[in-house]
Amino acid sequence: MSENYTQMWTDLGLDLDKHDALLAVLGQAYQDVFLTQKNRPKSMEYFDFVMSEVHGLRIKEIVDARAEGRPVVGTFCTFVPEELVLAVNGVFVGLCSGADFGLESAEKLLPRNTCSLIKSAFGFAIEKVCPYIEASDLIVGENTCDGKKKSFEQYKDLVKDFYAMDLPQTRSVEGKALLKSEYMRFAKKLEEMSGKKITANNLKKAIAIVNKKRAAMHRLSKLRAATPAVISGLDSLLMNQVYFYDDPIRFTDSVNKICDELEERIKSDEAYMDEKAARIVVTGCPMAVPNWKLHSIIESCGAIVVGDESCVGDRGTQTLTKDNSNTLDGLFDYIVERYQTIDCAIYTPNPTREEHIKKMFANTKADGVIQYSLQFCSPYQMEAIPLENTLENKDIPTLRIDTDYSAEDAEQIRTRIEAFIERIQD
Ligand code: BJ8
Repeated sequence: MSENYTQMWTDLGLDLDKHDALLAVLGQAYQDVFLTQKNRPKSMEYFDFVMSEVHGLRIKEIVDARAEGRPVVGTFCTFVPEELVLAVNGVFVGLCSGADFGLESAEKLLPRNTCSLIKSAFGFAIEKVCPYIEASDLIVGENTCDGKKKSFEQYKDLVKDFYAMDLPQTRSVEGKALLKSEYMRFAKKLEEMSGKKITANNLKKAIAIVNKKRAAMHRLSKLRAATPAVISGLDSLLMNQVYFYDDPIRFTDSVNKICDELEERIKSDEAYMDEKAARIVVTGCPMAVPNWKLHSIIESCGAIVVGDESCVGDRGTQTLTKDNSNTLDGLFDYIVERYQTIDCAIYTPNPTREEHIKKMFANTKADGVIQYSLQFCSPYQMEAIPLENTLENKDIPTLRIDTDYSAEDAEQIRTRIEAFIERIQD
């Protein structure tokens, strides 16, 4: 990190010793997983810089934004509309944690059979090591899976200001009405916090910013389909992860710059990887920083991840929000329409997810699909078996991996992935 941020971290109330320990592990993991890759696009330097300053410069920007009176809103789910936060000139940050930290403390409040994502969110909050949590004025938790919904009843006591958002479980008319009323209630909360009214005008501007960000990710997704591949799955995952906490305009520019470079690579036949590498679409639970485990194993086996059907991936970014209405109510309807297309497994039934995976498989010219479920995640584990049966019936080779954040099962996963690659390359 280029500057000394100790005073800022102290002011935020971080536990400096534990935070140092976390940064040391994070820095080493980044070095081992990302910086050892060969032939990366040069413009990935921006993301290397972002990661080197992930608890430094970006937090300073957020702290400065707060000092200017801009509300900082931390979230755990892609159902929380970034557009509404930007409309009140707020800062939107994703808080899902992707590492085992403070597991013991988390397990004092949660049953052991809770998914790693929830345990990690608790561990980070209890141990006071996440500056994003501490810099948030409001933390939004949502009623999605049972694990999140029930654990938030305790999580709310670990943070400054917690807000619970109710979400529908079906795409019915009633579900749509619930989503709209919850988004309107959230808008009111944001207005109270910021002292700013949400108008058709500022909401349209916010929609445009988020649409551009998503469009840049669509561009990236298309370029990942190139044969031979021009960018690693790991670097693409990293961009999908940084999506949740970088400044949205700067992030969009940086992704577009990488896409320009990838287009040049395609023109000049500069491959990232050999044409024969097995091409994999990963689908399932979201992977927050620094959860690079599965991609790193897949790519170290000589295959490449060409698509991510996940909330930290195409599921989270797949649809743009329409903005051709001049009324606030009309824009809210468009926002609801857009967010209802998220193929989260908490929806029942959830047939569009399967359609989306098949489309991604075809578009990316993939050879196989790996389903990634965190242990004890009922929604994704429940969808996994029928999904595997349907995909296999359509001649789409599929592998199911159930895991957690620990490294204990890494070798076992590697063996299964190697066997899967052999199968799909036969
Ligand atoms: S829209 S996927 S971000 S809810 S892994 S905590 S589901 S038990 S994260 Fe999600 Fe929103 Fe859906 Fe996306 Fe529960 Fe499963 Fe744990 Fe999970």
